[in-house]
Amino acid sequence: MTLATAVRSLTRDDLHTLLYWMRLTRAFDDRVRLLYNQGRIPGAAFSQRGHEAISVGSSFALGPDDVVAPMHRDLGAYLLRGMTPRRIMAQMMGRVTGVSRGRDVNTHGMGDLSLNIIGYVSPLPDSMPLAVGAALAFQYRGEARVALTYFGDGSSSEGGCHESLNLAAVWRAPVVFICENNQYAYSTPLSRQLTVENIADRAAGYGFPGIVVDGNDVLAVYEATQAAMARARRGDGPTLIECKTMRMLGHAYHDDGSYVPRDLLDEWSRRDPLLVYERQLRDLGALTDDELAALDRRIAAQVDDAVDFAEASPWPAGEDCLEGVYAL
Ligand SMILES: Cc1ncc(C[n+]2csc(CCOP(=O)(O)OP(=O)(O)O)c2C)c(N)n1
Ligand SMILES: [Mg+2]
Repeated sequence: MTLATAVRSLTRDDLHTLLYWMRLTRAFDDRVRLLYNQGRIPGAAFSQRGHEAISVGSSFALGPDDVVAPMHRDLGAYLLRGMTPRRIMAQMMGRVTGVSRGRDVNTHGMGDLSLNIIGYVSPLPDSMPLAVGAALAFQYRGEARVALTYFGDGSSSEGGCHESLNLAAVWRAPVVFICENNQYAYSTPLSRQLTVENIADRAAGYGFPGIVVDGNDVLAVYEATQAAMARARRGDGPTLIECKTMRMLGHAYHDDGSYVPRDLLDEWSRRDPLLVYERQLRDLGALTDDELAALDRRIAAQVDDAVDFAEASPWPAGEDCLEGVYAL
């Protein structure tokens, strides 16, 4: 992809919309980290830093009726698809106004079918078979809808990943698989679990295209996803897009990630997805200092508002905790 190709299909408004979602994702995540360190987040919180271009660039390619099955580093997809900062912050803080009404305190299970967001499934990579199932339902009903889902490099070694890729291929399911290759699965580096260079190469074994993109380039991610969505909608079946990136902080905020070599992080920090995109926009003459400052002010106010809303919301009542629980 060249910058020019993606830019041709996007208006200036589109470019700024992408910028907004990426910077909101970063600001929201930075605030969650701060709140976690202050003891104001009762559960775990997964770092999103380094993943913003993937979750935002890919979900920006979705049509209104398409579904997304995010994983734990896809805050950008949740936000972009309409889950409000208030609701997500209340979820992180375990309040009744959160997505699970205080039954869980992080992204586990976080979804809303009215927004076409399938809840994140904790055992990895079980959002994949769900997305394939949704895609098969669309195909069966003759609906021109597509399912988009995500999995990590570590998750790519699990059986459910291979079963999902194979079944999607055999049934030509309208599904797009995004692999977020961030070099680590908790403390396990890639070299400990892969002998191939690209996870995308595995798609050939199932008989469909596998593409490698720079996961820190939001326009590259968007363009690849858009092409894969169009292919799925035409009835030509799945695509695997491997987005190469780096998990810039620990696995979650309880983990200092000190096992990750410092020079690797330094190298990737020069390719931070927000910096890359800001540079691209400035090179295009599509961003001024004033615009960026105004955008960041608006985002900071939104994040402040989300925290105020969450902290003003009540904790769930103990007697409600079994409501909607069907098996114990
Ligand atoms: C089946 C299963 N085993 C273990 C876990 C605990 N776990 C949560 S995230 C994670 C690391 C996953 O690594 P990867 O797929 O590379 O995604 P990343 O966290 O790096 O984005 C692990 C081991 C889990 N959720 N499910
Ligand atoms: Mg990983």
